[in-house]
Formats: sequence, structure tokens, C-alpha cells
Amino acid sequence: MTNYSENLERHLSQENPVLLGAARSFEELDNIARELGLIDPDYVSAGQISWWPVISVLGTFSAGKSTFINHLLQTKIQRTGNQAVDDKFTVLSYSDDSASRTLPGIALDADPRFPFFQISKEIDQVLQGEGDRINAYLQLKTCDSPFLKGKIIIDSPGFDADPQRDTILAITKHIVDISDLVLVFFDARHPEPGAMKDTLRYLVTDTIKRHDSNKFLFILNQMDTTAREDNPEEVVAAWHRALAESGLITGRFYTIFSPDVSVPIADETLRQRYVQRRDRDWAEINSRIQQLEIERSYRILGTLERLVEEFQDVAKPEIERVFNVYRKRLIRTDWVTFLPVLGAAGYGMVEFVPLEPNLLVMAGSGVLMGLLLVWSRVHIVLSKFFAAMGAGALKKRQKTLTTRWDMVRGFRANATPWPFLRKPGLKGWSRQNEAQLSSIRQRCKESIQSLNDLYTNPSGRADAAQQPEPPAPESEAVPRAESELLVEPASVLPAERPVEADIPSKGEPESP
Ligand SMILES: Nc1nc2c(ncn2[C@@H]2O[C@H](COP(=O)(O)OP(=O)(O)OP(=O)(O)O)[C@@H](O)[C@H]2O)c(=O)[nH]1
Ligand SMILES: [Mg+2]
Repeated sequence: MTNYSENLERHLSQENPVLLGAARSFEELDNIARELGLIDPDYVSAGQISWWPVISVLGTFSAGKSTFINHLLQTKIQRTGNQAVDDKFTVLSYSDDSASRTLPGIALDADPRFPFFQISKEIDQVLQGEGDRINAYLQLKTCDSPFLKGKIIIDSPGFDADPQRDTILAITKHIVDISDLVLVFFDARHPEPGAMKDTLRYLVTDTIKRHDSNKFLFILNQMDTTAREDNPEEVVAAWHRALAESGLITGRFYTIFSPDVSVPIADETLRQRYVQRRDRDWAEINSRIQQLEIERSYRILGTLERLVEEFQDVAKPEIERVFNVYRKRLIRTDWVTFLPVLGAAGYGMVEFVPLEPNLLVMAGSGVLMGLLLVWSRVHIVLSKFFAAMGAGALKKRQKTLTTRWDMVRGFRANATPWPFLRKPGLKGWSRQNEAQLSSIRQRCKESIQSLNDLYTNPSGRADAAQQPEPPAPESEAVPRAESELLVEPASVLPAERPVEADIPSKGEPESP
């Protein structure tokens, strides 16, 4: 077992038994592929996919990013405060150890399980030598919050807080690229464009045209502070205007505040409206986060199933086909080139018949050996030529078939000069392998069924959908229907909302 698989399995055994089975199947599949020569000895298929969805929290400084994360995780893992607190990115990852550990950035840079593997090289490209200072930019923290099971959350420094701008920007770009969900925080205490300038430019304008722009959620935090204003709608309107001026017309906009540190709202009716609106938006954010967890399990099992299919139905038959052509070509040309050897040997026999029998045997075998040597040399040259032909044909097929298995490598491992000297068929292939692959496929289907049982409830079981329930901001204030929203799958996701002034006004009662 490789180091990677060992670490992966240890981590999954703590947080997702269904996926632990999948990780073992990846390993089994790799062993078969290795025997067949389809992958390098140190290649790990499981290392090519993202095992944990990444949620990043970015935005203006002191907007409440760390406070929000602390509330999600129900622990004070991140420091908070009104000065620029975070000066580096913190990757939060699950561990069942109740003592949280903080590891330096190098831990992330060197571990292929995390999406920061070899980030120092990327940083070096932006600023030569800066990659060595990875620990100044990045750290890993472990936490035993059940909410973190099956996901990675990244906390970030405020957007305009750091003088090391280029490096911070490069890491931010990397984080945005690898994230499955990006929460962009703004501060309701500072809705003026100047205070949001950098965030608007890098996290709004630059992201609108992305193909994955749907993964960005725009959040105006600390809404409680607007309750004291004469005209709180104006705060949200100003924020929307700034977003619209940065090019964002439609999207997901949320207005929330932290239940842990919010300032009291004296007017009870107003307070209730604020809380209701906050809880509704918070539930939508939670729902998006929950959805990622569900998607990742299906995505990983889907990838495994596709890999086995590609192996059995595409890569192996293709290699077999090209290898059989190679073998046939070699046999045919062997005969064609062997005939002159036989002819020459026959001619020699006739020529040397008058010689003494002893001399005849010596001369005959000498000539025959020489001829055989020449012939085998010709055979090897031809085998290389035919192997190159086969590899070329497979290379083209590889492009059209879009399989992840390296068919050319698999063919080359088989296209030895003397394939007739071993038993027919592909090297490293047996009925047992075939049965193993079918069993992986079967297990995959069963795992998908287990997930269906976990996330849906067709039989109306009372204990269905046993996921870690994300914390509602103020559970007693959340109406029943909304608290249920927190654990529902995708079907409850709301449609995209256009920009609208989205805060209960002080005067009128809110429409339901
Ligand atoms: N009233 C109110 N205060 C909040 C809210 N969220 C955070 N705060 C306070 O705002 C300050 C900044 O919060 P942090 O969570 O440290 O903000 P941050 O975005 O992580 O800040 P940096 O890491 O420095 O960029 C802290 O004093 C928090 O207590 C909120 O919703 N309402
Ligand atoms: Mg912070």
C-alpha cells in the first residue's frame, strides 16, 4: 500500500465509511492496472481526484469571516477581532483528535491529499524565492467539529490587509480555482465602494465570466449593526449598487449576521424580522454546503465506476486488439524472413555434400548459427518497428476515446520482441483480474445504493438522512420548515435571485 493510500484510508475511516470502501477499490484497481503495465509503479489513481470539497471564505478584512467559521464549527478555533487578525490562509481539516493542531504551510505543500500540493512552486513563479516562505502564507489546522467531516474550509486574511499583495493574490487565485464553493464576505458597517475596492475587483469583476461563477455566494455580514441606522435599506442598496457597478447583476446575495457576537436590537418586531431574514439566508448557505458533501460522495463513486468501465470496456480490449495485430505482423514477417534462411541452409547442404561428414556437420551448424543470428536481429528490428506502429495507432485512439488509462504504456509492456514465448493473451491479465474488476463494479453500485439510502428516504424510514446537521444560527428562532431546510438535498435549493433591496424595512411589516 502506498503512503498516500494509507493516509487517505486513515482519514476516511474517521469520517466516511462508504468512501473508505471506494478508496480500497481504487487501490485494488491500481494493482491490476500496474500488473498490466497500464500505470507507472508509483502512480495512484485516488490521488488524481479531490476527496474533499473545498469551501473558501474570502472578503474584506474584519467582515466576520473567522467568526462565521467559528459558528459553523461550533468552536472558537479561529481568532477574531476588529484589527486585521488573520495574516495567512488557514486550511481547516477534520481530525477526531479533540486537541486541535496547527501545522505549518509546508505540511500542505508536501501532502498530495490537500489541494495545496506543491503550491510553493506556484508562488515561486510569482515571486522568486517566496515559495520558501510558504509558512508565512499558509497553515493547516485540525479540528474535531463534525461539521468539518468530509470537507475542507479555508479562512483567509482580509483582502486589503496584507502588504505582500502579489503572493496573497496568487494564493487567492489558486484557492478560488480549487474551491467548490466561495463565500465572499462584505462588511455592512462599511458598504462604501472604497472599503470594498479590492474585493470587488478580484472577487466580483474578475469572477463573473468564469464558467463556474455559480459557486460564488456574496454575503453582506454584520447586518445587525444596520438596525440602529435610520435607513438600513440604504446599506443593502449601496452594497447592491457597488456589486452592480462591478458587473454583477444576478447571483446569490445573502444578508446575515453572527448570532454569537451581534449587537442587541431593542425593537422586538424589528429584531424578529432581522433574525428571520438572517435565518432564511443562513439556511440557504448551509444547504449549499450540505449539497457539496452529497455531491462529492456520488462524484467519487462515479469516477471509480467510470475508471473500471474504461479499464474493462475500453483500455483492455483496445490494447488486446492492437497487440494481436502486432503479434500477427511479427509472425508473418518471421516466416517471410525465415524462408531465405531455410533456403540458404538448404543451398549450403547441397554445396557441401561432397565434404567429409564431420566437416559437413561443423560447417553446416556454423552457417546455420550465423544465419539464425542475422535472422533474429532482423526480427528484433521488425518487432520494434511494429511496436512503434501499434503505439502510434493507440496514441491516436487514446485521444478520441478519452480514457484516463495509459493504453500506449500498457501496449508497450506487452509488445516484447518474443511474445510467442509466453502464454497467449496480455501480460499480467488473468480471469481472476476480470472477476476482481467485476466485483469492484458491483461494490460501486452497492455503495451508490447505500448513499441513496442515506440521502433519500423512499421507504419513509424515520432515521433517514443522518448527516451531521449544520448549526442553525439561533435554533429556537428558526421555524420548523426552515430548520428542515438545513438537511435537505439539492431539490430545495432556491432559484437564483436578482439584486433586490433585501432587508426588512423599519416601517412596514415583512411580506411572508
Ligand atoms: N455586530 C457584529 N459583529 C461581528 C459579526 N461578525 C463578526 N463580528 C465582529 O467583527 C470583528 C471582526 O470579526 P472577524 O471574524 O475577526 O473578521 P475577519 O473577517 O475574520 O477579519 P480578518 O481575519 O482580520 O480579515 C470581531 O470583533 C467580531 O466579533 C456580526 O455579524 N455582527
Ligand atoms: Mg479572520
